Formats: sequence, structure tokens, C-alpha cells
Amino acid sequence: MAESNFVDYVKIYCRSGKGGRGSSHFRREKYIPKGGPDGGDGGRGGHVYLQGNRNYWTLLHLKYERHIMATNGENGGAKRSTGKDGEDRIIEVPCGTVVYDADTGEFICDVTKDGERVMLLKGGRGGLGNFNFKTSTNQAPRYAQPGEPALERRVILQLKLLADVGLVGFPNAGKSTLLSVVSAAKPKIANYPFTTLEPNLGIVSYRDNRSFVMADIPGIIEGASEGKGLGLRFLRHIERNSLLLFMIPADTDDIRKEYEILHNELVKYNPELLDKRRVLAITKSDMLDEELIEALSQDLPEGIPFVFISSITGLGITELKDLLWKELNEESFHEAERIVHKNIDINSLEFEDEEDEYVFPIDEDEEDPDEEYEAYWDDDAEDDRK
Ligand SMILES: Nc1nc2c(ncn2[C@@H]2O[C@H](COP(=O)(O)OP(=O)(O)OP(=O)(O)O)[C@@H](O)[C@H]2O)c(=O)[nH]1
Ligand SMILES: [Mg+2]
Repeated sequence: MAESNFVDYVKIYCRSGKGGRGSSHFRREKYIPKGGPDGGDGGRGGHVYLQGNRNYWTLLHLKYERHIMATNGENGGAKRSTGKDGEDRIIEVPCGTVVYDADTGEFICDVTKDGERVMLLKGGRGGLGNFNFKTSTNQAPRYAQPGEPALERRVILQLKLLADVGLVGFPNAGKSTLLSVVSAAKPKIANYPFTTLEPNLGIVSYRDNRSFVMADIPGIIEGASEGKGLGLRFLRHIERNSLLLFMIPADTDDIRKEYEILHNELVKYNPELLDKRRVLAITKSDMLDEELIEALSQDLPEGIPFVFISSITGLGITELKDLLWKELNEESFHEAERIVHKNIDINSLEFEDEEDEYVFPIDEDEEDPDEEYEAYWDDDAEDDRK
């Protein structure tokens, strides 16, 4: 696929900072013999956070920043001085970003709101300096805790657009044309299938300064859920829409059948899509007369509100907006928004992975072996103080 600015998938390597080591130091001053332990605590390692930012629409800014590392906490020093905490790293992402473990495909978290902050990796705690371990029976402890190690993880960030209404239809159904008519978006429109290669978002203004967001995604064909056409790549963007607007052209031979096909593809992709509210628009209705509209209305799929529209003459557009607004404000729509993210199958990802470049080794501090860490943090610390 050609280079594009619509980046909805990135794989990045993240690492938190490790905790600084506690200092093992004894006070040494002239005329103060046996000054006692005065080693300070190590600083905390930096955390790695994700934060929703509504000013971002894609993950493009992360495409060239593949390693995100917080800094380590500094070691504690003499005179009980505490090491400086490591610096946190905040990864800003568009609202609607879902995070998976890149090695297992396991779902980790999602960020949906502007300003929402999720901790991805916790920085290591700093070790305690030896002055903490002074007891009545041990006035001169030599040990200090090492800092907790850093955590690292390779993650996949995937964007799932957070639009209110998702347009679902075969290629050439008139999806982009509708978006261009009801919003200020200027998607490419042409009389051939797969004109739209990446999702477009538009803000539809409604009466009284209210508005909702509509997402035009590339056309869906039979087999899309198995990867045909532009396939799976874009289906995930409608997982998050609260409402799906099915669009079927008026000159389709069998509207019911086409609806079934679209419906089946969505269900095969994720059965939870069934819980979403749906509206059907019969597009290009300027090709029909009153009589035909009347006749077709008798034979539409059951149980789904419908409207005949034409983006060219404006027929039914206001009615459609009214219907969408009404459906969006039905109570159960908030339920549907809470979609459960399945784990992803990392082997099935169809994206070319730029080979993972060299990542700096995690422990520059060789004399800080894991066993030592475990002795201090995992066992009961009290036992070590004898
Ligand atoms: N007569 C008529 N033609 C329409 C109408 N809406 C769209 N078209 C035409 O249908 C063709 C396809 O429209 P698009 O909006 O590009 O279709 P699409 O669903 O976005 O197609 P893909 O992006 O390929 O999936 C274009 O030639 C449009 O001019 C309409 O209301 N009436
Ligand atoms: Mg299109």
C-alpha cells in the first residue's frame, strides 16, 4: 500500500526507568567518630503513560518514534540525599487508540477520552539507603536496597475511529458522496469501486448547533471479514461507532440480499456489532419515482428503520439526519459503545513490519543482578535486617 498519512497502526518499544540504588554510606566527619549510616534512597524510575489527545487524528507522529524510554532514577547519595526520580514519558495518542502486546496480541488497554491518562509501564521503585536499616541491634548496616528493575514491552497501538455514525456499504454505494453533502469533509468521489482507500471523518452539523461525527470507510464486499477487498483493515473502525448506517443504492437488484451480505460480514468480523443500532439508507433515490419508492418500501429488510435519500437532489437528507440524531440519543447507544476488544492474532497482521532495530540493553549497571533484587523486594524485608 502506498505511503499514506493515515496511520492507524504502529508497533513501538517502551521501557520504564529502573529505580535508583539506595546508598550504603557512613557518615564521616572530623571529630564525629562512628557517624552511623547515612546512605540515602534511590529515586523512582520514570513511568510510561499513554494520554488521549483530541488534536491527534492518526498515529503518524509515532511512526518514526519507535522507542519510548523513560529515564532511570538516580542512585541515593551520602548525607541521606535521595536520588532524583527518573523522567516520565507520556505518549500522546488520538482518542480511540487500543493497545495490544506485540508479542502475544493480548489486549492491554484503550484510551478513549481527551486527557485520559493510562499507565503503560510503571517505573521501578528506588532502593532504600542503608540509614533506613539501622536498628537497636544493628547500628551499622552495610546493605542498601538496589532499585527495582525497569519494565519493557513491545506494544501495538491501533486506532479505532471514534465516530458516532459509521457508513457501511458496498463500494460505489455513495458513502463518500453523502459525507461530502452533510459535512465539510471533501472525500474523493468517483464512479468506480474502492475510490475511498482510507477512512474519512466529517462533522455533521445538526439543528441548534449540535453535531455528530460520521466516518466513511472503504467499501465492504463479500468475504471482507476474511480479508477480501480492503478487508479487515478497516472493519475495526466501525467497531466503535455507536450507530451503523447501511447504504444500499436504489438500483440494486436485491436490496435484502445485499443487506444480508453486509450484515453477515460484520457479524463474522465481530458478533458484538449486532448489538449496535442500525439504520438503512437507500441511496441514489433520484433514480426512482414515487411509485417505485412505494413498491420498494414493501420489500425492505425487517426491523431496521429506513429512509430513501439522494445526495444529488437532497431528497431525504434532512429526514436522515433527524433519524440518525434520534437513534444516537436512544438510551442503549451508550451500551453499544462499550465494545469488548478481542485480543489480536499477531500472526495474521497484514502489515509489513519494519524490522525492529537495535534496542539498547536494559541494564547498564552490571553489578545489579536479579538475585540481589529479589532478596530485597520479594522476601520479607524485615528478615534481611537482622
Ligand atoms: N444519481 C446519484 N448518483 C450518486 C448519488 N450519490 C453518489 N452517486 C454517484 O455514485 C458514485 C459513487 O459514489 P461514491 O460516493 O464515491 O461511492 P462510495 O460508496 O464512497 O464508493 P467507495 O469509496 O468506492 O466505496 C459516484 O459516481 C457518485 O457521483 C446519488 O444520490 N444519486
Ligand atoms: Mg468512497
